Amino acid sequence: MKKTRVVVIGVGAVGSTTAYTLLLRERADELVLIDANQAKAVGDALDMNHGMPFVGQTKVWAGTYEDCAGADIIIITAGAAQKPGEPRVDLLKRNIAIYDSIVSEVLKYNEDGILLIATNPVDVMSYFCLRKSNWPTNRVIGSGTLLDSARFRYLIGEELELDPRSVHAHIIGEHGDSELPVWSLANVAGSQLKLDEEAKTRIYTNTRDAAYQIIEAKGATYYAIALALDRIVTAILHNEAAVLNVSTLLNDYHGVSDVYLGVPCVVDRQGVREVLDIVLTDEETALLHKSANKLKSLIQTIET
Ligand code: 6V0
Repeated sequence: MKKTRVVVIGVGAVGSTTAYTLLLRERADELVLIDANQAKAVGDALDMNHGMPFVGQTKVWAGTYEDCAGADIIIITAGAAQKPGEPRVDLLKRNIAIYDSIVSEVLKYNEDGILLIATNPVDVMSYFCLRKSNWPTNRVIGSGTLLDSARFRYLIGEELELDPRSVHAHIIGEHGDSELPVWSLANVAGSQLKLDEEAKTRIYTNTRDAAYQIIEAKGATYYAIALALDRIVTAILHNEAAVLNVSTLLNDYHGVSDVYLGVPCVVDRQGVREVLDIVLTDEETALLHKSANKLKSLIQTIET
């Protein structure tokens, strides 16, 4: 049997927590860590290997781009830190330059894996990877609004005193300020949520602003995104056909095209097998268009 290999490029807070999550849950046979700061990747691999007597058989090492050969999934979480006072657009341009070199390296050694993108702004970075790699859309996936939907379900669960796994609710659009809640479809066992407008506004605001709150408290967010990335990896490697709100290229989705946004997708061994066409209200459709337009203007800044 061919060994499953996952490569994590960029082992900062998000990348190393993701690798550790994959290790604890024994998701892959081989886990390769790559970072521009090679010492960090070497240190993480050593640290994780020392825990091997307590977990399974995953082989972990600090690798090079040559190790992307034969990888099933290449997760990219590499990114530049925002400089004090630096405009977001400048940070985006620096991240695009980083991705330009990373994706070029990956492409030298791998042509049939799946790229899983987490670096922000994740929808723009994913779009860039699609264009740069020229891979089919199904094999270039952004983490999208999977994390936001998890936060949303958690907060609804807290409010209704229910297990968040029993709450079906979606955040779609940009992973960021223009994301939107699909209240019209939110349900528990098919029944509408018993939430008043004040609770809905509070839950959505806390979902949207969750990252700001965590970053203010401790500088970065990484545990929940690591679990979200683990969820996507598992859906792929186990050929689950799970419905996950990942970021994918839209093609006339409620009138939105040529932009990556988080929407419910069927994820299996091929990556994004299918985009689910959910029913939206006119108001939700208008918000989706607003989110798409924001992303499109961001894409323009990197194309000019
Ligand atoms: P971090 O801790 O600064 O880690 C970034 C890592 O990237 C560092 O270890 C760098 O050395 C490495 N790196 C930089 N340039 C390169 C390069 N050219 N090649 C290889 N490695 C490189 O950041 P953190 O891990 O906190 O965040 C990483 C990215 O994830 C950021 O863009 C965050 O905004 C983003 N997040 C995305 C989320 C999502 O839902 N998609 C959630 C949380 C964070």
